Amino acid sequence: MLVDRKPDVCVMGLGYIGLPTAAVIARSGCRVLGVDVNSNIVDTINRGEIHIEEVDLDGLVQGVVQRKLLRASTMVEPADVFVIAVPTPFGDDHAPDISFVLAAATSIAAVLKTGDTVIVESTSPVGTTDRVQDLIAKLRPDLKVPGVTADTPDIAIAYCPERVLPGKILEELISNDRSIGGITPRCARKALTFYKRFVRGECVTTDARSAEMTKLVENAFRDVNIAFANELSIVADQMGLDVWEVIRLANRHPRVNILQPGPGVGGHCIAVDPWFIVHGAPDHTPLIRTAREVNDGKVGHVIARASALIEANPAKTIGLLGLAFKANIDDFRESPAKKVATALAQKYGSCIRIVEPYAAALPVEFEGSGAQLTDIDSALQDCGILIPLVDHDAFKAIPLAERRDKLVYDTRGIWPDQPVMAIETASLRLAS
Ligand code: SAJ
Repeated sequence: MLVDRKPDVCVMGLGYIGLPTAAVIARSGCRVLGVDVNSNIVDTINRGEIHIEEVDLDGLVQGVVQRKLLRASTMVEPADVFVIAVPTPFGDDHAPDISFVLAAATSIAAVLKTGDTVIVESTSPVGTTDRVQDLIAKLRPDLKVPGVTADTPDIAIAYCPERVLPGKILEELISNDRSIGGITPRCARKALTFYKRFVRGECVTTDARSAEMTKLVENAFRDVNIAFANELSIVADQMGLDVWEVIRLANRHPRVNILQPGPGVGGHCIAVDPWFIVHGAPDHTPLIRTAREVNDGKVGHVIARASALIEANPAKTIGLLGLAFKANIDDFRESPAKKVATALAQKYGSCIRIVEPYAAALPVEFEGSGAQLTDIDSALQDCGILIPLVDHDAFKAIPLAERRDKLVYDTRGIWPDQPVMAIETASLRLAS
């Protein structure tokens, strides 16, 4: 039984990335110990249950826990491979906070032995893996640490970011290519051997700093491209143009592929990671910084335009469709839809109906506002104004016949067949 045996792999942090990663490694036949500071999470997983929503994760965790391939603990134990998947938030000034990574490395250092591999997966500013190396060297002077010793090192240290899409995590953990950055080429090769056990995508080795930057660049690339779409949507509002029509037409060019505007950029990745690059090179990142500001600023534009529509039609009840940070998931973290809905609920209280098939109750932010959670059918019956904030499939499927006579401000472009709304000019004046 696993409980009596040393784990092969220890995964530090059992959140949105750590838990699926631990479960997928366990499914490959390794004995995995998942470590988390939260004892409720540990207890939940040891019962074979999960504390986050992700497609097919419940069955997978239940299976590997039952087969005693995965268990959880608040304490790290000796293992052969350590994977750090803890959060790296930022402070008020957007400075990255790597204290959780360093705390995980500190507890790992206490149990490290010759032959072990330590891999950082947490999204991290460039230089973080070097900090982990320095920390382990300081805490374990008995070990020959790569990058520090001139001899053959006793352990390996590498950085390997995940790049999985929420909602498709289990599939993408296996199928996506991985960039594996070693403190030395030997470290990268050791980490590569580990990932080959469960990754079918190509695993490409590099140095740790390049791998750290690669992860940040991927999300900054997407942020900059979404910012272009969001800026276009604001310009289009001012000019009285339909941005969706313009983008559809422009994307017919063989080398143009504009992304979709929305109420802003949410989640814990794209809205955060670009700041790590800006913080690392503040004098050389006007584009990345501005993209962040444009995407954050889109929330205010949507609130202003929605308010103009609502105030021009005071007798109508308003249906806000969606709170999640993107389509077809129940994740409301850093959600622009939730920010817009909260602001409108505070302003227009009991006139607001919120439809979110992924919520059993309204989040605390709405307490005392008077806004009510309702279902799609009731909203279609009661609301004269509809404002889609999330492109859930359930909203896209509402046929024109059921919304033809509504006033619509479609922040996600989900209803291209909706007749142009009469209020357009009033809201546009406010936007300009
Ligand atoms: N969004 C738009 N317009 C678009 C595309 C997205 O407004 O055309 C918005 C979404 O609605 C959402 C936000 O951007 O609010 C982010 O959504 P997303 O689907 O683009 O990305 P995430 O945050 O779910 O996952 C990203 C992915 N990174 C890239 O696509 C480069 C994922 O592969 C990463 O693993 C993940 O960040 C992460 O963990 O870093």
